[in-house]
Amino acid sequence: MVLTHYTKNHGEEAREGEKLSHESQELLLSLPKEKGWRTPYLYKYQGFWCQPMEIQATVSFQKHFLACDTDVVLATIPKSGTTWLKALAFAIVNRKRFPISNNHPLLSYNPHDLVPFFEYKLYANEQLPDLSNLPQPRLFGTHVPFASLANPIKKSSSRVVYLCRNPFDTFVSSWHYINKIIPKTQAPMLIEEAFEMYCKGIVGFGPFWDHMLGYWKESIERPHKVLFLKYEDMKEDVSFHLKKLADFLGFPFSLEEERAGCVEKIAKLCSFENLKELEVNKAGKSIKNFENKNLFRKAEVGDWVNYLSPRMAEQLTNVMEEKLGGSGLSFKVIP
Ligand code: PAP
Repeated sequence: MVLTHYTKNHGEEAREGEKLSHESQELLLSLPKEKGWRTPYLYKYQGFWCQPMEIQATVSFQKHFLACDTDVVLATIPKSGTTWLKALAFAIVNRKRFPISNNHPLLSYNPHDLVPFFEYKLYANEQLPDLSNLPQPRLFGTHVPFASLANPIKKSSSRVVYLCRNPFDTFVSSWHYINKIIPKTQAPMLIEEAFEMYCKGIVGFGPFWDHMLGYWKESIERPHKVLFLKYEDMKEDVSFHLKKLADFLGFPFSLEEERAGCVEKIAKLCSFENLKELEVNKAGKSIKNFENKNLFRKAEVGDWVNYLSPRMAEQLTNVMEEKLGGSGLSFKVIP
């Protein structure tokens, strides 16, 4: 099996200020900043909060990426089910090349290695990748908001899939993740502190409401361009949404495939329970050299009730009402 070079090229994460080009450092000086969750600061670039290395990579992605009409971009705000969406899309579009079997790539590679992020992998650390020889359709991942995607993506016939998760569970998932990856020498981040920042929109690639609304509006105006999926709906009926995703990507399941149980086989392969137990996801490292095991925690709808007080729940409900009310976007927050 031939996988592309980026699967082996796990970039070391640079500390803030390190490995930043002179141009990026100049840019940072001009941007508003706030205390970060994990890094000293988050900077507001093109309306969203971001770490320095991510800004540098995003600028490069915006400048250099050339789209193909067959490209597929999988977009999320962190902790919304990115890993799951990448696994599903990879399995769907590659099912002729990689039928479901004991040596399927998803059994030995983390989904983030098979569907690389623009900002964490391809354009990280001033790399300029040659993506012209990747098999089509090329699959990419991103946390960048719709408005800040490289223009060729917006102008071409390439497709974008956005997976959205309710902010309650997304927040709790983000808070757990941060405390798993911050250096042992650093004090854990208190949930109250993280929560206040989240409600003010200060979170990686946030404010979450702008991130969601950007893709939501585009999916309404150009439904052939952007498919908007919800994590909670997918948990409720994965087969239905898997077929919807396959249709949107231009890889619909034939009747024979459906009869042969192909949809269910892909759903099972990509399930939390299956991926979590794989050796590569227990011991490997993918994005920025972070441990894969931290990408698999509980995968439940409504786990937030175990962490947020009634006061916090009310506060977040109010923020959502204020920022998302009237948009038509709503969430299931309890299973
Ligand atoms: P990322 O943004 O860093 O890539 P992402 O995959 O979006 O992370 O989010 C991780 C969440 O998705 C975790 O949620 P939790 O903290 O509430 O448990 C993780 O458990 C969940 N997750 C990972 N893989 C799957 C999967 N195959 N199906 C459903 N949920 C999953």
